[in-house]
Amino acid sequence: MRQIKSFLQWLLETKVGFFTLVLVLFWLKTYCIYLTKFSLGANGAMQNFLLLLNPIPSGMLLLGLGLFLKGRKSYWVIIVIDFLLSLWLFANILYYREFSNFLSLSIIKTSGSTADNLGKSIVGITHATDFLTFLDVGVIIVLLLTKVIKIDVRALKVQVSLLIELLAALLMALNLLMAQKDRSGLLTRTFDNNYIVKYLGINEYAVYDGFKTAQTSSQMAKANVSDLQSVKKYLRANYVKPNPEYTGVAKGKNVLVIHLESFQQFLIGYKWKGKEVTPNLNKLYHAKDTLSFDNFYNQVGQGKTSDAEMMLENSLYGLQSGSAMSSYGTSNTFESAPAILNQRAGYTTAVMHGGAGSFWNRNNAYKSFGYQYFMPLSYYKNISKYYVGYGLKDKIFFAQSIKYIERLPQPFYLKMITVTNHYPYDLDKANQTIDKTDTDDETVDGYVQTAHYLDQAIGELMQWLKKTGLDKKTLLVLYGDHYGISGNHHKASAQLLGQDEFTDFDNLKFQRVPLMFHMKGLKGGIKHTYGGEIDVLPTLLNLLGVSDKGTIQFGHDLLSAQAPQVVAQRNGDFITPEYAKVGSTYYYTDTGEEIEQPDSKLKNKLVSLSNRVTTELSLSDRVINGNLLRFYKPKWFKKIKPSDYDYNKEKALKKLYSTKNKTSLWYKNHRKSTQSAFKTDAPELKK
Ligand code: GP9
Ligand code: MN
Repeated sequence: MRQIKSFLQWLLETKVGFFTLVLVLFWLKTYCIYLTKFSLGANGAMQNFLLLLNPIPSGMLLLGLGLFLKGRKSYWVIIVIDFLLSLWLFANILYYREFSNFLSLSIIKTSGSTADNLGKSIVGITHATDFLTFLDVGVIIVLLLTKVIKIDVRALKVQVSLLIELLAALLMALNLLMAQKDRSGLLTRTFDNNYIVKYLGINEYAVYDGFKTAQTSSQMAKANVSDLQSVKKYLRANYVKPNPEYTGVAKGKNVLVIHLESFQQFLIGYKWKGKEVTPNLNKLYHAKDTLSFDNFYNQVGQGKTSDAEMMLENSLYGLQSGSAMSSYGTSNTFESAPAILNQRAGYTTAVMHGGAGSFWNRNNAYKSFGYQYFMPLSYYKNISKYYVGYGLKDKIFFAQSIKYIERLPQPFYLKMITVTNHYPYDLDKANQTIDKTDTDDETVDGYVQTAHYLDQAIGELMQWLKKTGLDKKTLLVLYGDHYGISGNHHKASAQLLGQDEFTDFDNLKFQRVPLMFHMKGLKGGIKHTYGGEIDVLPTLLNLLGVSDKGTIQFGHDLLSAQAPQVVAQRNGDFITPEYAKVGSTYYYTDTGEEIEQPDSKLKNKLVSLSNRVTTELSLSDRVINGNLLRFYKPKWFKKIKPSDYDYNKEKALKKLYSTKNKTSLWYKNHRKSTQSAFKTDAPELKK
C-alpha cells in the first residue's frame, strides 16, 4: 500500500513522473490507433512486437525535450509536444481513411488541390472516435488544472534529461536493427509507407518521408530545360522507326495487360514429372495469332514489380536504388500509356490488383500516370482463405474482377496484376495440383506449384473472354515482371534446368521472361529479337496505331527490323545477340564462353556497348530524378493533374456503374452480367 502511494506520488508530483505518465498514455493511445484506424498488416511475432514497441522511442525522444526546461514551462512544453504528435496522428487517420496511405510532405507541398478536396470532405469522413486521439492530452490538462498533478518546479539535472534522450536513441537504433532483420531493404527499397509505420512508427515515418522529399526536391531544383534537351538529342539520334507492317493492326481494340508475377521464360514448355507446368500459357505462346518473344528480358532493379510497371507504362527505367514509383510517383510529371491512350484514342484506363493499394505507392503513382480507375484489394471481398502472401489468390482475384471488367467502357486499357506466384511460393494443399520440385531448396521448390496455379487462373480468364466474345475485341498482352528464382540459388537452378552448373552468364539468361501479344487475326510467331521491358510501350503503341514520335521513351518497337537489340540490366550489365556483360566479365552470347583476350577491335566494341548502356540508364535517371517531363509540353498531350483522379471506391463504382455508359460488355450483353460465364474450380468458391 505504501509502495503504491509513493509510486503515485512520484508519478503525480515529480517531473520525471509526469513525463512518464504522458509517455505511457501516448504510447498506449498510438498503439490502439495503429490497431483500429490503419491496416498495417503486422504478421508474426516480430512484426507485432515492433508495432507495439515502436511508439516509445520517438515519443520518449520528443517529449523528453521538454525536460530540459525549467519550472512550469517544462510541463507546458511537454503538453504542446504531446498535442502536436496527436495532431499528426489525427491528420493521418483522416488521410488514411480516404487514401489508404500516410500523409507525405510531397503531397502537402505539391497537390494543394488534393488538400482542398480533403478539406471539403473532412467533415464527411471524420468519425467521432477519431477525436479520442486527443483524449490523453485533455486528461493530462484537466489533471493539471485540478492540481491532481502537482507541478514540480525543481530543476532536473541535465544529465538525467540527457540520459533519457540517450536511452530513446538507443531504443530507436535497436528497433531499426530488428526491423531491418525482419525486412531487409526496408529503408532503401521504398516498398510501402505502411511498412515504415508498422516497423518503425508514425513519427519515424515523418522523418523518413521528410528526408526523401528533401532529397527529391533538391535534385529536381538542380535540373533544368537544358537537361531535357540532351535527353531529346540522344533519343532523336537513336530513334528507331517502328515496323509499318504492324502499325495499327490492333487499332481500337481493348488492351488487356496481364502481369504475370515472378514468371520466368524457362517455365514456358517446362515439364515436371511429365506434366506441363503452364499448359495454358504454352498454348497461347505457340498460337499462330500470338507474337511471342523468347529473348525478352526483365530489366528491373530494387523496385521489382514497380520497376516493371514504370517501364511498361512509361518506357523509362527504374532507378539504381529504391522504387521510382514510390519515390517519384506522387510528385513527378509523366506521359504514360494510360494518359496517351486515353487522350489519343479514347481509351478507358484501369488497373486491378488483389493487393494493398499503397504497395509501391500505386495509389498515388497511378494518378500521375493518368489511370482513371484503380481497384486494389479494398474493392474485393477478402476473407482469410482467399488470401496468400501479398494478395488475393489469382483465381479469386479474376473471379471477383469480372463485375468490374464488364462495366468498363470500351475500348479499355486494363492492367491486371496477379500475385500468387510470388516468393515464397506458398499455396494451401487444396490448390496444389502439381508436385513441388525436389531440389531441396525450400524457396525454389514451390515455384512450379504457384506458377501452375497462375496458369490455371489465366486459363479460366481466357475461357471467360472467349465465352463473352471479348477475345475478338481485345489485344491480350502478357508479360513476366521479373525473376522468381534469384541469383542466390545456383545449385537448385542448375538442377531445374538439367545442367551441371549454373554460371553468372546463365543467371543473366535466367532473366528472360515471357512477352506475348495475342489477338484474333494477329500475324504471330515466335520472335528471337533481343529486347526488354523498356520496349513494350513503343511496340504496343505501334500495334495500336498510336504514333510514338516525339515521346520521351527509351525503348523501341521490338518488331522493327532496326531494333538495336542491346538489352540493359539496371546494374549496367547487358546482353545483345552477340555479346553479354556480367559485372566486369564479357561473354559470347551464343556459347556463354568468357571473352578472355579480346583484340583491340572487339575491345572497343564491347566498351562502346557498355557505354551506350550506361548513358541510356543515366539519361533515363535524369528524366526521373530531375522531373524533366515537367518541361516537356508536346502539343498533342495534355498534362495530367493527379488531383483529377479519385480512387475512392464508392465514387468510382458509382461512375463505373452509370447506365450512361453504353459501350461496356455489360451494356452490350443486354444489360446483363456475364458473371455466370466465368467458371472457376477454386476450392474456396465451391458452394
Ligand atoms: C505487391 C506485388 C509484389 O502488390 O506487386 O511486388 P514485388 O515484391 O514482386 O515487387
Ligand atoms: Mn513482382
